[in-house]
Amino acid sequence: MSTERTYIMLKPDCVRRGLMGEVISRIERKGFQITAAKMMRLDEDILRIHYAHLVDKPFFPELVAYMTSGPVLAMIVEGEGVIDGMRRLMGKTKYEEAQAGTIRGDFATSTTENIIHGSDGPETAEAEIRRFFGPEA
Ligand code: IDP
Ligand code: MG
Repeated sequence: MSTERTYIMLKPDCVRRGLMGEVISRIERKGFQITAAKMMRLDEDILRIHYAHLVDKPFFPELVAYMTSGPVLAMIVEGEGVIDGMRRLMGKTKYEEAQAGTIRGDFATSTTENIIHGSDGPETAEAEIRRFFGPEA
């Protein structure tokens, strides 16, 4: 393992439900460092790029409606093995499979409304950091 960075985004349901502190506290307690953070609003154009692998799925319109329903908190998180480490803290994508004790297992209300995004590998992490924080990040 090595020190890495990943792109984490607290989604609109997390912000709306007042769960940002809870989720940030889990990230910090694990020993990861938040090195950049900003509140932002997403539009359909950026979501078509960010979720390019899902644009043809029947649930894509619902995903866009959800992700544009309010502000998100975009973050760069750094640490030893942080890409996989954050995926473990987050829990599985599918609502029924997200284990209790994980962020999604404890707080998601459906497969769509699942609180948090985290990059799934080193290349996507760097691409997503540039996408949301710009080429200098
Ligand atoms: P991930 O967020 O765990 O990486 P992805 O497959 O990349 O999962 O999907 C991106 C997001 O799209 C999910 O976090 C969730 O909000 C939504 N999503 C994924 N699969 C489904 C589905 O089958 N039904 C409804 N929403 C989904
Ligand atoms: Mg993904």
